[in-house]
Amino acid sequence: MCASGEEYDAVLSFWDPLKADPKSYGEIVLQRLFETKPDSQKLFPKFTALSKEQLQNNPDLQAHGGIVVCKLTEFMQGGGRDKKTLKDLAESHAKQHKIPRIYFQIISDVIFEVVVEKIEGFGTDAQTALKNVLKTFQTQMGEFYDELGFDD
Ligand code: CUP
Repeated sequence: MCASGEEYDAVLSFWDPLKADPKSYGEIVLQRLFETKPDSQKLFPKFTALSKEQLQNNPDLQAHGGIVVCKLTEFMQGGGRDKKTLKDLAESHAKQHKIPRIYFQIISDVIFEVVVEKIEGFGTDAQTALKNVLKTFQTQMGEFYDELGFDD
């Protein structure tokens, strides 16, 4: 199901901490992702060889994590209609990084888990809304992957 306008607003009403500090939350998401799905660490060459210790306070990891959170924020603020952001993101992740789309599902699950754990007030309605927003984000990324002819 596609997320509705109210669902973007419901999530955004709790989103200020992430907006204020995208790098820290993004860092937590990527660290959690690499911990739960170690093979995902190999997707980005600059993260492949890093030990768990080296993943702490890593500027590259914080920078990429910040991108993840900021892009998702932009997507919600645009009510899911801003195609340009998604298209650029799909292009870099398909052509440059070659990230199979299954990982978008995996990182979405991690984002959900981290947000619900770290952000105060995320009740069941906001949780459902966040799930739908992430699903829509992921689906639209998949559509651009299709357009680009990237099959993985
Ligand atoms: O932004 C970015 O960077 C992305 C995000 C997303 C997408 C889809 C869905 C959700 C989110 N990314 Cu990059 C992703 C990923 C990474 O980084 C890693 C691994 C996997 C995935």
